[in-house]
Amino acid sequence: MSEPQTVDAVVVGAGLSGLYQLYRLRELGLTTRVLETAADVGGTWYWNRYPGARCDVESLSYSYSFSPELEQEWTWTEKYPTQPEILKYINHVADRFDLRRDITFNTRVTSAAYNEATKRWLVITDSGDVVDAQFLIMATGCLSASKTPEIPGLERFHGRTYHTGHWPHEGVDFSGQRVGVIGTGSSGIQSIPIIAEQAADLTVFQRTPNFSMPAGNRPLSEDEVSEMKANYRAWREAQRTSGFGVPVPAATRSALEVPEDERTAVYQDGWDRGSLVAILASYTDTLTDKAANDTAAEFVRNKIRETVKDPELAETLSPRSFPFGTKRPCLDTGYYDTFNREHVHLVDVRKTPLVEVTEKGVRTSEEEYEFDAIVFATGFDAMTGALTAIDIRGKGGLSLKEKWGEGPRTYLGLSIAGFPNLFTITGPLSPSVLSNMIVSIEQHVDWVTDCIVAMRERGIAEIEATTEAEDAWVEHVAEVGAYTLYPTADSWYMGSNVPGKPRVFMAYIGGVGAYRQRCDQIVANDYEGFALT
Ligand code: FAD
Ligand code: N01
Repeated sequence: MSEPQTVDAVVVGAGLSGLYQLYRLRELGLTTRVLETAADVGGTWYWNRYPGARCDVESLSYSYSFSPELEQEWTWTEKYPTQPEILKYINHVADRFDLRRDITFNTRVTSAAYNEATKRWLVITDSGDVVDAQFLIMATGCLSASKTPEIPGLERFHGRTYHTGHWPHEGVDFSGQRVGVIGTGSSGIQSIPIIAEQAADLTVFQRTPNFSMPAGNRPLSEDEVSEMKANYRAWREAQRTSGFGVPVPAATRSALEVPEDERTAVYQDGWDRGSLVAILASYTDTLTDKAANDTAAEFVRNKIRETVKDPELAETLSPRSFPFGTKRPCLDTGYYDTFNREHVHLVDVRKTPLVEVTEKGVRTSEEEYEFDAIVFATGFDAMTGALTAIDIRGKGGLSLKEKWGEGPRTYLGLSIAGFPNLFTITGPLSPSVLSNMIVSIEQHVDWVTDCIVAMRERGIAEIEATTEAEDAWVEHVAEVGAYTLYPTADSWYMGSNVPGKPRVFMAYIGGVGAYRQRCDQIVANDYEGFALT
């Protein structure tokens, strides 16, 4: 082990969160070291290079708001930016603000331990680096610990395997190949139409069909870009006070109190605009009342029936086991239509379960499918996976993984009792994945930065969430969640995609605007719920 490097703060992760956190801490004059597993910046947008990867929040909203100069000089080209364009933007940010010099790449943090005597963290990496810091800021991402399915025999397959979350940098050409794709979440739904364009034969293994709607992606016009650039400040303010981090008019009526033709016209308008939020937020009760939700769900199922020519196939592709929106809905480009192609096949693994991977391909309970390549679009150990992968020890040697054995416990998704001076950016039990994430990232980073400033000004060495405040927050998040339909779904929000993971709704659905107010109020009440020493 090398001699410890001493800094004011360690930030783990160099995605959108870690980069902005570094920028803010450096502005304050704090020495900061960012540690990142990847070879470069970008996080999600560094790793997820699968064909068709793009954002489903509009580019003009999915961008940093902290620098008006940056907003003016950067010009997005498409409504929904592609992964390469977002990665280019993040690289531009890293260069423009000269961020790379404080980042150590190709370095995974393996453990971190809090020293109660010095009130500082000792952070250790797989390269043997040791860093001693007052603050440990986890910017490790909600969707960064990729998950391969627990099917026996993976190592036996003679062809190539890929995970959408670890896509080769040089790209993959599937031309002429027999390809199997496992998974029909957002990554599968975005990549399947493009893989189908190339592959000689494509078989999709579906466990749960998902709700998807056409993105209607298109180039942005010069007028649209200049209008947004002229109105950015007002738009950003509206984002911050909105429900999902994307401003939409507030719903005033129940879906059940409007005539069916009017309701269908409203859904059709959202559909035509390729706006998930427009449909989710059309009515007050879409996410809280099953009957209201069914109207939106049935609207999408009708679209699937209209698009997919074989009625039986359309039925298999139609989600019925969870309410619309309670698993992350998707935006696609030609997804359902892809199943009209002769060389594209769908296997319902609820009916014929995956049994094993063989030398030649995949065996279900019915038959063996032979492939040249298998793509795992099987998602992530979301929200907690990247954090519990690190051996984090707080006061008294308390292990974070053990503390979270029955589900994550945090105060505001920002702070954890027993783990002083540690902050989680978009941590579990904050709005995070239920929002345009960049809005939530900036809010958390700003809150943490302001907290550090306040501590320095007041000569405070340690901040820790109290157990009482944490318990109350955990209860509040569960209560608000229980008011909605979210906990009824087997989703990654609930940990259901990872065998053995406790069933807990891991995000806060109280709304980005309301959550921000709560965080600000806690500061105004002299860091209510925190012990400052
Ligand atoms: P990440 O981008 O995940 O970065 C975390 C970084 O931490 C990674 O680079 C990782 O390598 C590093 N790291 C983790 N553990 C360690 C460790 N132990 N040691 C060192 N480094 C570590 N959000 C939206 O709002 N809208 C979208 O349309 C959208 N689309 C998405 C599409 C995909 C394919 C995925 C996977 C996610 C999408 N998201 C979207 C969510 C997206 O993750 C966030 O918007 C955002 O990019 C998260 O940034 P972050 O910096 O918090 O985390
Ligand atoms: O992962 P997922 P993802 N056997 O977990 C299936 C963001 N994102 O990478 O639903 C068989 O959604 C699993 O089946 P089931 C976004 O927040 C955004 O697609 O668990 N199947 C599911 O179909 C998103 O929600 C974009 O029954 C197995 C699929 O694999 C999040 O990232 C694009 C299986 C995994 O879907 C994750 O998306 C991409 C098994 N053992 C990602 N294990 C945008 O467009 C898993 N599956 C914005």
